[in-house]
Amino acid sequence: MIEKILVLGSNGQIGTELVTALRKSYGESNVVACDIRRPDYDIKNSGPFEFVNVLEKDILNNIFQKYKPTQVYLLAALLSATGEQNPKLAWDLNMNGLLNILDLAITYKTAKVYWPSSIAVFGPNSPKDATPQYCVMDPNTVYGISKLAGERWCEYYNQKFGLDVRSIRYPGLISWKAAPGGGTTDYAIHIFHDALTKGSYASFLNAETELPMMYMDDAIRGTIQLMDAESSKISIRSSYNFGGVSFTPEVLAAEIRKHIPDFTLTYKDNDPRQAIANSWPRSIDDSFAQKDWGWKPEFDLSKMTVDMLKNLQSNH
Ligand code: VAH
Repeated sequence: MIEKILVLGSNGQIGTELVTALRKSYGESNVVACDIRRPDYDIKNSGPFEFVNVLEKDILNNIFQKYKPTQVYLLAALLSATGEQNPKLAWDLNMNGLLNILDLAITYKTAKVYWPSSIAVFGPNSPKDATPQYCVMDPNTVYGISKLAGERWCEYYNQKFGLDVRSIRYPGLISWKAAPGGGTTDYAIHIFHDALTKGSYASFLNAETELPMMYMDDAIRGTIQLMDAESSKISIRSSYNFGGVSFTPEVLAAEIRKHIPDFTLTYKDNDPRQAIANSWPRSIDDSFAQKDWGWKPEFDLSKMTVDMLKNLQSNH
C-alpha cells in the first residue's frame, strides 16, 4: 500500500525535521507538509504543502478528503511558556486540534495517528527522579494539562473506536535546524547559538535546574520507530515516557567549554519559566519504550554538543 502522510504543524521545531525524514522514507510526493504559516524554502520545495489551521474542521475535512491519508502526525501546539501567556488559545489549539484530527481519522479510516505528549504532563507531586510511566500527574501549566487530557483522549479513541493512535512524552528537544517554539527547555538551544556568536549566555533557568533532554536526531528516529512498530507491540495508548539525557545549565556549560574554553554562563533571575521547570521531573524512566519497541537513544551529552556546535558553526 502506498503511504500517504499528513504532517500538521510541519514548520515547527519537530515538524521541520520529521517531514524531511518521512520524505526520505516514503517519497517526497507522499508526505504533505501542512501548517498555518508559509514553510521555509526546503520544505515547500521538496514536496506538497497545504495551508491548514487545525481548528478549522471544514478545511481539515477537505484535506482528508483530498489525500485520504494513511498516517497523520499532529504536531501543531502551543508549548509551555507561550501557553502560559495565552492559556485559552493553548487549551483550544492543543485540545480541539487533537479532537478534530481524532474524529477525522475515524471518518476517513486513517491507519495510524501520531500525537506528541510531553514530560510536562508530570507536576510538582510526581516523582522527580526516574519518573515512572504510571504515577501521580498534577501538571500546573495549561500546556501540561492539555497534554495530559490529550493522552486520555488518545487512549479513549483507541479503546472505544480501535483507532491506532500512538504518542511519546518528549523531554526537552535540542536541535539546530529549526528555531525552538516558546518552550521552557529552549535555553539548551539558545546557549549553543550564543556560545558561538558571543562566547557567553545568560540562562533564564538557574544553575541547579536539572531537566530531561534529548537530541532531535534521537527524537525523530524514536518517533518513526514507534510508528513502524507492530501494533500488537504497543502496550501504551496514552503516551510513552521518553528519557534521553538529563543535565543542568552548569553541566551543559562545562561540556561546551571542552570546545570553547572561554565560554561564560551567567543567570537571569525571576523568569516565569523557572517555576515551570521546577514542576517537572529531573529524569525519566522509559523502560516501557525500551521493552515494547526496542527504544535506545544514541546521543549522550558529549555527542549532542559536538553535533550542535559542528552544524551551527557551518550555519553561522
Ligand atoms: C517545552 N520544549 O519546553 C517543550 C517540552 C518538556 C518540554 O515539552 O514546553
